[in-house]
Amino acid sequence: MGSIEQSTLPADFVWGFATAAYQIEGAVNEDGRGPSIWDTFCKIPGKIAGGGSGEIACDSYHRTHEDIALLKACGAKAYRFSLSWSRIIALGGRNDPVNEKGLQFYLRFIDDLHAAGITPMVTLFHWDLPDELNKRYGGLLNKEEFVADFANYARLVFKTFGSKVKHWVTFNEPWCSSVLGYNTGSFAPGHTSDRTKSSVGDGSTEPWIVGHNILVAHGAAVKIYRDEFKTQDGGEIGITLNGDWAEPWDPENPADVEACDRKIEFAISWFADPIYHGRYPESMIKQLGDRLPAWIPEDLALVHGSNDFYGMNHYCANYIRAKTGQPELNDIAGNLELLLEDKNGVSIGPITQSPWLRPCAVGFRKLLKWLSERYGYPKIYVTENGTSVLGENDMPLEQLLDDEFRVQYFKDYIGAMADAFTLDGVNVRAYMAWSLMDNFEWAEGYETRFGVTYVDYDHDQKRIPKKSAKSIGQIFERLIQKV
Ligand code: PNW
Repeated sequence: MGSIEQSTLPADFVWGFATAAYQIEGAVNEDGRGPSIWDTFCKIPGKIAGGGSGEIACDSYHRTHEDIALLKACGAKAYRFSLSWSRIIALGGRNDPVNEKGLQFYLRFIDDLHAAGITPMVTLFHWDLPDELNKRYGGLLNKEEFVADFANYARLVFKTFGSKVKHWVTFNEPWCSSVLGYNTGSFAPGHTSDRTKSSVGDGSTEPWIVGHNILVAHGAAVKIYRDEFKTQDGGEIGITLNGDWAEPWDPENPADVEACDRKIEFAISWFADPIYHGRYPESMIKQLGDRLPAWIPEDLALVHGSNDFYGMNHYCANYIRAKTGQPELNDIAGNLELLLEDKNGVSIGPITQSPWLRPCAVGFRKLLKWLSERYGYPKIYVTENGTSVLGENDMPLEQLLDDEFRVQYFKDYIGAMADAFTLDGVNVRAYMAWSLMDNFEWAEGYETRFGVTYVDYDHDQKRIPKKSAKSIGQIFERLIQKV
């Protein structure tokens, strides 16, 4: 085993912070922006903790200069943010009007980032589908329409920003759009088989259709980028997948050990196997049968080989216990339980404010290695990593700002990443911490904070850096090789 003391990161390693449009921008009705499915979802009572929405959020639409100042103060080299599709094309579709004001907003922002010496990394889709497309034809469920509209939006974006942006992420975490949006219903558009939660949805089929359609749309956008822009713009493009590490609940039980791989396959390989190997994982085919859409050759040709880099979002680890018996129809995990404690009642990591998140840094190193082995040591960009802090929202300000728990998280996780680079040959080249500032944490509203900067929602969205804001630069300063 290595340690943070002896491991390093390459001299050209890029680090910075990440955010997403709906979580920070606010200004949802301004300058011609149309509603997204999240604007609509937030209006349904009971869907968001505290009843919040992204209506104002961090007000970043009006505070881009403050955000850039924060990035500079942290010493960040890069900033990953997402574009609001419905700010650029209010209704979203390929025959709908383009909103020049939306394009101008992002153009100015990208120019300002460059002027501050910060490299933009731009996500095209971080869950905020134009609401009209959902109403018009069922949004992500409709392959023909969705792929054509996404391709049109992607081409417009590449054309407008391509000379200034060299790092593109097509989709953020398609697992979340598919499973949380169409199985549990906890995310927009809230489809689920559970009729106490929604009158629409079939959690046994829709997630697999949506995941498939996102892959095809990703592949279509990559083809457009490579055919029409890459030669002159010289940039790169990939998809960002989320997935946490898996440890067996009972390491003595081969079924639990086997279930760990299956868990990662259902979370990550669902998307990564088609991209790197041109097929769905065997474990998923076996469990889902023809509920997993079949690949037609034209679609697969778009998807197979479509990553210039692997975008990795990673937060924590789980213990995995195999279920016995037949999988339930609505099972999305691979017929297993995700647990926070092992057989002996030992927790995988400390408790945070997010029920699903318990830090376990060594799992990061292990997953980096697992992915590298399975996908042929691709170039990896960590596009999100970070933590909430238990009770942070209720702390007195002084205590909240002294977020030693988050500082330790970053030390441990970035150290584990350096170990993976130095000792395991993992080709990791960039890291974006989640998040630059507290923001709208989806169904968890504003009660859960992930920022290295405190945002005071009661006082004009005032930003105050926490202890962790400075710490990340110091950690990288120690680890990145000097030339
Ligand atoms: C990611 N889960 O979401 C997103 O990309 C961010 O927008 C988000 O704010 C961040 O992580 C922190 O949550 C996730 O339930 C949300 O397993 C939920 C899960 C995973 C990722």
